[in-house]
Amino acid sequence: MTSPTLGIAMIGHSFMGAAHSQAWRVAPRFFDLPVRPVMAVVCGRDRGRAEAAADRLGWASAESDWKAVLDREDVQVVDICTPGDTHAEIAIAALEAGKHVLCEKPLANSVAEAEAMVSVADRAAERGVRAMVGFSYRRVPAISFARELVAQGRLGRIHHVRAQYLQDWIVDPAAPLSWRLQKEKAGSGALGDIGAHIIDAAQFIVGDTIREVCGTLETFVSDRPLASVHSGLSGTAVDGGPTGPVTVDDAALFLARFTGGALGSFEATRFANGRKNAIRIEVNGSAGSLAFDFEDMNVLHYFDGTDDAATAGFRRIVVTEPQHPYLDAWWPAGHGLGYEHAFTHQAVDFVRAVAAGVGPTPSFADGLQVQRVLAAVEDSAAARAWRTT
Ligand code: SOE
Repeated sequence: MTSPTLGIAMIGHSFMGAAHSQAWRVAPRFFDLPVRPVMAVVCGRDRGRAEAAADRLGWASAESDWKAVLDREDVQVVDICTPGDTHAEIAIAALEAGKHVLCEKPLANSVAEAEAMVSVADRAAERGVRAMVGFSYRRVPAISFARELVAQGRLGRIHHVRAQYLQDWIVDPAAPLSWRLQKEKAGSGALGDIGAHIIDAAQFIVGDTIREVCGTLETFVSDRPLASVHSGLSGTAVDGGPTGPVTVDDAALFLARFTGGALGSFEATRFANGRKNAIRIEVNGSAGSLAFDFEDMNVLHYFDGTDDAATAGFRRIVVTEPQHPYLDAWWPAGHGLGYEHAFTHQAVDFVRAVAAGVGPTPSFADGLQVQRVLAAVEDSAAARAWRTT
């Protein structure tokens, strides 16, 4: 008997599109899924490039107008991998057309857009149409496992959450003005692009939300060459060519108070020279601590405060055992996973939720809550004062 299928349309085919394509390709081959995702169509503004992407990434067809995919009967899911300025319009239209939606993070470019998306998603859910925002790092097994340990009470009462997301891809002032550096396209800079990830991951691990923030933002390089070729993260620029203003933050730092009483400190920067994709999260509780670093992503450090003081110490847990989250579908213990696997797990969880008729997480409402934290950090930085979320 052939299994039922779920036709996927992916909008956008750059870096995130490639990561999502890999996830859709691999998910049904390693995980038992109740329905089989079918890579029906990839969409990009330039038909030639969309067709080349379809060929390269494994999509059955290509479209150049995202509205056209909403009319296709072979499409049940719209996967949005475009810059933030198009998320709200595409997600709302897709949900209203009865398509399930997976939308890249951050959910939108403003709280108002995210609110509109949540209200449409709530109405769609009444018709069995599902929506999820793609905070992929939740699905790194060590991060999922960290959440399990906190939920089991292994850390006791949470006192501190320390989170950093460190990159360096624009430390060179000659790096071009790509869309991630333009407010009208990206909403914000390091804050929304990578700060949003650590906000979500930290809240996910501790099972609590940020209620108050005090932040500061900085743009170290305020003018950059225009990108002549858009590829990878940064693209390339012509030497001596025209320049334009950077309209987002290069770095964002903030203090936070969690609803449950924990104190947080967050740092998101694209200027941490030498740090390519370092996501560091440490949580200290009354009964123990946890520490994670994406640069060693198969490892979780755990300190059990009830151990005998003479032999106590951080335990280096290699999160590759079959009993760890998602691991039973993969390789024998010790054969680690990589960046792309989190996207595969995201696709798996999304498909399972859709098939089960339940709301996938993180929901659009979760995305809105993160958006409120981002907006509060921006307000706080402008006012040089604490702001509630
Ligand atoms: C660029 O900072 C980026 O590609 C982010 O947009 C992604 O969300 C992150 O996973 C890697 O870095």
